[in-house]
Amino acid sequence: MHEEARADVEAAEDLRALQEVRVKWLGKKGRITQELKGLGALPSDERREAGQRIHAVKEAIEAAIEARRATIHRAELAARLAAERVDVTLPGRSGPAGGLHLLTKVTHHLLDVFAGLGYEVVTGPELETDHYNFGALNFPPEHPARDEQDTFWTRDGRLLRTHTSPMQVRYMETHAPPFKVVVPGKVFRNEAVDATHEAQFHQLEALVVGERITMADLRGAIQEMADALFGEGTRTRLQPTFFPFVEPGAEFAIRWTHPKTGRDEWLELGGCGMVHPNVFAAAGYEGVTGFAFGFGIERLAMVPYGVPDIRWFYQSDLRVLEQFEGAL
Ligand code: YSA
Repeated sequence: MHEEARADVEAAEDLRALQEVRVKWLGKKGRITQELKGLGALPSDERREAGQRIHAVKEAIEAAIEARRATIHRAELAARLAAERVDVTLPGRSGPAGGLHLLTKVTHHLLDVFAGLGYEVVTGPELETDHYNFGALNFPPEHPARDEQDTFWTRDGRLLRTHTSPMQVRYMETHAPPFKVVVPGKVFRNEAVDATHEAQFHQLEALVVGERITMADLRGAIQEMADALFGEGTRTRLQPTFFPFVEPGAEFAIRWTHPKTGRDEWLELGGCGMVHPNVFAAAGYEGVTGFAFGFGIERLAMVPYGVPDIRWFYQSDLRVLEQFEGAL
């Protein structure tokens, strides 16, 4: 084999250079091809021997190129494996961890408190009928109390529930007393949104029914909730008010110390009362008494956590939400 050809093959560093060598020696205009073409000009007695010799050289060059190709290929593979080497013993890279929203945590905390007091947690539909949201709760058809809870209606006459109270009658229709339930959930109102009003917010409802349940039990339940949320001995207050589905009815508030100002204030939470006989009648109940209360979860979270505007809960702004990572 030509020494020059061998040197060319050995000098090729990559597959492209090797291809150039192949063209130079074995291509259409390559040196070996030219030599083969030149055979015709030789006298016939020399032609055979010369032909064999040139073919042998050609095969040797082909073999050398093939061997070099395999070597380059192995080297390239080794380089690539080295470059892409992965240390499987390194600790993994993880993205930022998500967390629960403050309202979710407050809700879970509340449900924990009530579970500890022996309440069962139940949920109900957000798309309601007029019957469960108003009628069965003793709101007469044209009563002005309906206007305070204006909401969103579907074409088929259903509505987005304005409170969690519709679950009172739904639950009573399918369960027998005595029982203690809490109902967390999303509620909706056609509301002019401002710092303390959202069109979509959350409530927690409690309903306790049995024989001889009294206003004192209601008072005690609210007290127990206040003790669990704000510490033993927290003061609570009931002020008479009107809701069609209770008699008597009241607003309730919890006394707490504002962490920033250090002042004691009343935190108005929601409504409560003794379940109205008409509500029991709508559910087909007789001979029992019970109490219920319901309050806004956002309102409960705003004051203790210093959230000045209810809309902040829903703007998905991490600067707000991350402040509560360590809460609860
Ligand atoms: C009353 C008596 C019972 O026996 C049982 C439940 C109730 C509560 C009644 N269902 C109700 O919804 N009353 S309410 O209209 O006064 O709302 C209760 C609480 O929801 C309010 O005290 C407030 O904390 C919250 N809330 C009302 N509108 C809101 C709101 N929170 C945020 N945005 C709004 N637009």
